[in-house]
Amino acid sequence: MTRVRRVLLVILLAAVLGVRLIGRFGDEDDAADKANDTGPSGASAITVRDAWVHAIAGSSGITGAFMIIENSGGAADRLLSAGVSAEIAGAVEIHETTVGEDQAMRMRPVEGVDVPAGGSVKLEPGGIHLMLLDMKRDLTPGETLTLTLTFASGVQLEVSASVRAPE
Ligand SMILES: [Cu+2]
Repeated sequence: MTRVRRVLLVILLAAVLGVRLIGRFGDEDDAADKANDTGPSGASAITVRDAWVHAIAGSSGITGAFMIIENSGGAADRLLSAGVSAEIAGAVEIHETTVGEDQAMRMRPVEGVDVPAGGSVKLEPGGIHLMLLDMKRDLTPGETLTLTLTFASGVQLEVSASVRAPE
Protein backbone atom coordinates (compact mmCIF):
# COMPACT_ATOMS: atom_id res chain seq x y z
CA MET A 1 0.00 0.00 0.00
CA THR A 2 2.74 2.45 0.93
CA ARG A 3 4.53 1.53 -2.25
CA VAL A 4 1.48 2.35 -4.32
CA ARG A 5 1.22 5.66 -2.50
CA ARG A 6 4.83 6.41 -3.22
CA VAL A 7 4.35 5.72 -6.93
CA LEU A 8 1.24 7.92 -6.93
CA LEU A 9 3.21 10.70 -5.23
CA VAL A 10 5.91 10.51 -7.90
CA ILE A 11 3.30 10.66 -10.66
CA LEU A 12 1.66 13.64 -8.95
CA LEU A 13 5.00 15.42 -8.63
CA ALA A 14 5.79 14.78 -12.28
CA ALA A 15 2.38 16.13 -13.22
CA VAL A 16 2.90 19.30 -11.18
CA LEU A 17 6.39 19.85 -12.60
CA GLY A 18 5.11 19.15 -16.11
CA VAL A 19 2.38 21.73 -15.72
CA ARG A 20 4.90 24.28 -14.49
CA LEU A 21 7.16 23.63 -17.49
CA ILE A 22 4.25 23.97 -19.89
CA GLY A 23 3.27 27.17 -18.10
CA ARG A 24 6.71 28.61 -18.72
CA PHE A 25 6.63 27.76 -22.39
CA GLY A 26 3.16 29.32 -22.54
CA ASP A 27 4.55 32.58 -21.20
CA GLU A 28 7.25 32.59 -23.84
CA ASP A 29 4.69 32.01 -26.56
CA ASP A 30 2.75 35.01 -25.28
CA ALA A 31 5.89 37.14 -25.39
CA ALA A 32 6.56 36.00 -28.95
CA ASP A 33 3.00 36.85 -29.97
CA LYS A 34 3.36 40.35 -28.53
CA ALA A 35 6.64 40.83 -30.40
CA ASN A 36 4.94 39.77 -33.61
CA ASP A 37 2.11 42.25 -32.98
CA THR A 38 4.44 45.20 -32.64
CA GLY A 39 7.02 43.99 -35.15
CA PRO A 40 10.77 44.31 -34.71
CA SER A 41 11.26 47.39 -32.58
CA GLY A 42 15.02 47.76 -32.94
CA ALA A 43 17.25 48.88 -30.11
CA SER A 44 14.97 48.29 -27.12
CA ALA A 45 14.05 44.66 -27.80
CA ILE A 46 16.50 43.28 -25.24
CA THR A 47 15.65 43.49 -21.55
CA VAL A 48 17.22 41.90 -18.49
CA ARG A 49 15.55 40.90 -15.24
CA ASP A 50 16.42 39.11 -11.98
CA ALA A 51 20.11 40.04 -12.24
CA TRP A 52 22.19 39.05 -9.23
CA VAL A 53 25.78 38.46 -8.22
CA HIS A 54 27.08 35.87 -5.79
CA ALA A 55 28.40 37.53 -2.60
CA ILE A 56 32.03 36.81 -1.81
CA ALA A 57 34.27 37.38 1.20
CA GLY A 58 37.87 36.69 2.04
CA SER A 59 39.38 37.43 -1.36
CA SER A 60 38.12 34.33 -3.14
CA GLY A 61 39.08 36.12 -6.34
CA ILE A 62 36.15 35.16 -8.56
CA THR A 63 32.37 35.22 -8.47
CA GLY A 64 29.41 34.61 -10.75
CA ALA A 65 26.66 36.88 -12.10
CA PHE A 66 23.27 35.56 -13.23
CA MET A 67 20.14 36.94 -14.92
CA ILE A 68 17.39 36.36 -17.43
CA ILE A 69 17.88 38.05 -20.80
CA GLU A 70 14.71 38.51 -22.82
CA ASN A 71 14.36 39.43 -26.48
CA SER A 72 10.94 40.79 -27.41
CA GLY A 73 12.06 41.67 -30.93
CA GLY A 74 11.63 39.83 -34.19
CA ALA A 75 15.36 39.26 -34.73
CA ALA A 76 17.75 37.04 -32.80
CA ASP A 77 20.54 38.75 -30.89
CA ARG A 78 23.70 37.59 -29.18
CA LEU A 79 25.39 38.62 -25.96
CA LEU A 80 29.02 39.20 -26.91
CA SER A 81 30.64 40.54 -23.77
CA ALA A 82 30.07 41.97 -20.32
CA GLY A 83 31.94 44.43 -18.18
CA VAL A 84 32.02 45.91 -14.70
CA SER A 85 33.88 48.76 -13.02
CA ALA A 86 37.64 48.16 -12.75
CA GLU A 87 37.25 48.89 -9.03
CA ILE A 88 35.18 45.71 -8.73
CA ALA A 89 36.79 43.14 -11.02
CA GLY A 90 39.72 42.91 -13.45
CA ALA A 91 37.73 41.10 -16.13
CA VAL A 92 34.35 39.56 -16.93
CA GLU A 93 34.01 36.42 -19.06
CA ILE A 94 31.01 34.51 -20.37
CA HIS A 95 31.27 30.92 -19.14
CA GLU A 96 29.41 27.71 -19.69
CA THR A 97 29.38 24.80 -17.29
CA THR A 98 30.03 21.34 -18.63
CA VAL A 99 30.04 17.92 -17.00
CA GLY A 100 32.89 15.71 -18.22
CA GLU A 101 32.97 11.93 -18.58
CA ASP A 102 34.38 11.83 -15.04
CA GLN A 103 31.19 13.65 -13.89
CA ALA A 104 33.25 16.63 -12.74
CA MET A 105 31.76 20.07 -13.41
CA ARG A 106 34.01 22.45 -15.28
CA MET A 107 33.62 25.97 -16.63
CA ARG A 108 34.98 27.30 -19.87
CA PRO A 109 34.76 30.66 -21.63
CA VAL A 110 32.40 30.90 -24.60
CA GLU A 111 32.31 33.46 -27.41
CA GLY A 112 28.74 34.55 -26.79
CA VAL A 113 25.21 33.62 -25.85
CA ASP A 114 22.38 33.56 -28.40
CA VAL A 115 19.11 35.20 -27.39
CA PRO A 116 16.44 33.96 -29.82
CA ALA A 117 13.82 36.27 -31.31
CA GLY A 118 10.80 36.38 -29.00
CA GLY A 119 12.65 34.21 -26.51
CA SER A 120 14.89 34.36 -23.50
CA VAL A 121 18.02 32.83 -22.05
CA LYS A 122 18.68 32.20 -18.38
CA LEU A 123 22.15 32.68 -16.93
CA GLU A 124 22.23 30.55 -13.79
CA PRO A 125 24.54 28.67 -11.43
CA GLY A 126 25.50 25.37 -13.04
CA GLY A 127 24.76 26.73 -16.51
CA ILE A 128 25.80 29.70 -18.59
CA HIS A 129 26.93 32.57 -16.37
CA LEU A 130 29.06 35.67 -16.24
CA MET A 131 32.34 35.11 -14.40
CA LEU A 132 33.86 38.07 -12.62
CA LEU A 133 37.61 37.49 -12.37
CA ASP A 134 40.39 39.16 -10.42
CA MET A 135 37.99 40.59 -7.84
CA LYS A 136 39.28 43.75 -6.19
CA ARG A 137 37.17 43.51 -3.03
CA ASP A 138 34.50 41.56 -1.16
CA LEU A 139 30.86 41.81 -2.28
CA THR A 140 28.35 42.18 0.54
CA PRO A 141 24.69 41.10 0.32
CA GLY A 142 22.48 44.15 -0.18
CA GLU A 143 24.81 46.15 -2.39
CA THR A 144 24.22 46.65 -6.10
CA LEU A 145 26.63 46.36 -9.02
CA THR A 146 26.25 47.80 -12.49
CA LEU A 147 27.09 45.36 -15.27
CA THR A 148 27.39 46.48 -18.88
CA LEU A 149 26.22 43.99 -21.51
CA THR A 150 27.15 44.34 -25.17
CA PHE A 151 25.13 42.59 -27.88
CA ALA A 152 25.85 41.76 -31.52
CA SER A 153 23.06 44.16 -32.60
CA GLY A 154 25.06 47.02 -31.09
CA VAL A 155 22.73 47.30 -28.11
CA GLN A 156 24.57 48.09 -24.90
CA LEU A 157 22.65 47.63 -21.65
CA GLU A 158 23.47 48.78 -18.13
CA VAL A 159 22.11 46.21 -15.70
CA SER A 160 21.71 46.62 -11.95
CA ALA A 161 22.59 43.36 -10.22
CA SER A 162 21.96 42.83 -6.52
CA VAL A 163 24.54 41.01 -4.45
CA ARG A 164 23.07 37.93 -2.78
CA ALA A 165 24.43 35.50 -0.22
CA PRO A 166 24.86 31.85 -1.21
CA GLU A 167 21.80 29.79 -0.29
CU1 LIG B 1 32.64 30.50 -14.50
